[in-house]
Amino acid sequence: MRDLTAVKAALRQQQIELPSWAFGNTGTRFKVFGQPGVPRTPWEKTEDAAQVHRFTGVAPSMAVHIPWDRVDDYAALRRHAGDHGITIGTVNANVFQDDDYKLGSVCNPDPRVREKAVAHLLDCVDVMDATGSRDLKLWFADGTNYPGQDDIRARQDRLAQALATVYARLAADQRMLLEYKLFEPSFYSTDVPDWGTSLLHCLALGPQAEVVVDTGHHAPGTNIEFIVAMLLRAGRLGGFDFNSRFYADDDLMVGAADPFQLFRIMHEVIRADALKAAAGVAFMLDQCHNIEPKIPAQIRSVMNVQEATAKALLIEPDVLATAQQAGDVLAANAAMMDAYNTDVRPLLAELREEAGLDPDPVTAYRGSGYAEKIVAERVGGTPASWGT
Ligand code: LRH
Ligand code: MN
Repeated sequence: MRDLTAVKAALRQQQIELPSWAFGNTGTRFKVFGQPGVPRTPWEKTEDAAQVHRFTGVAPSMAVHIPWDRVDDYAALRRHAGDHGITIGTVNANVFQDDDYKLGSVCNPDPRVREKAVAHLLDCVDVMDATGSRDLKLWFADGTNYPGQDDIRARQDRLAQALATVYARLAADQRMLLEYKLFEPSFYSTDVPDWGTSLLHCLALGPQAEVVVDTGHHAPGTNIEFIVAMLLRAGRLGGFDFNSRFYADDDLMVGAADPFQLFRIMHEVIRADALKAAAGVAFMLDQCHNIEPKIPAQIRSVMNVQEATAKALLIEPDVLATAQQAGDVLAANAAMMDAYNTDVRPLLAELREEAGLDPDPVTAYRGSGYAEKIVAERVGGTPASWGT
């Protein structure tokens, strides 16, 4: 049996960043459902994110999305987060919601539109300077819907040029994280569709450019843990967007659709000694709680990542390596499955109690009265959502 002291020590170091947009109203093209008590401002989103950290102890930062989280004074937002025990983390740029970006943003054939998009990306670096954020996260909806609509190679040249302009603006301690996605909203070609394309651009830019893997951004059947292992081996896994899906980019709670996949991914992270924050992988949730209450869903999601991580930490490396070396397929697989089939909830409950936290964070949150408080207080104003 693995030394549980070491397992607990590794779990205590785990940090999972929360997405501000998960606290706002979200949905699909069919409907965005409103919920009572939803935050109206980035200030209130920060307060809700702080609740998740209060009850889990491992969610000390909130990612922001610009302009969804635009404020007049980002330094004040940083202080506000600090007053609530968390920090402002990754800054996500948004060049996918303006009419000008119909044919793309940084890959658009129109240089005026590309200039506008690059200006926004540079503004986001200014935000990072004010919030003290290390990472600029770039996801581009850019692509085409019909063969011949645009020149695939020319679009890559435009992308490379835009990224180089922004890369040159980064401070020495700042990074650019390039997220790929197979399709949607483009349905023929996407300009950054896979890890290879993202990695090629990152390698061309320099050491401060790394790849973001998002669970929901792959073709069905993709071995995501293989991609994670390869990017960690190359030292270019900059971030991981946790969520889960049954079909496409469903953005469901991480571990809800495929907890075994999450376990296999965390095994590769641990295998590469990349769980600790010092390893530089920005682990974050990237989810939308279209029908479920948002704060408890974020708490549950953090717990799902902890459970998958704890199970992966229980894999006995020597037993596994010996079986692998010996070509003992069944013993090697059993070493993984024994860990996966271990109930780690008592271990995590103990870990929380040792940290002075309630062993059951969801129940503790439900009993805290916070949900009732925000429903009572947040009357009037415009609930946050993807639009604003
Ligand atoms: C794109 C994405 C990206 C975010 C957005 C909210 O699908 O995963 O990480 O900008 O969701
Ligand atoms: Mn994402």
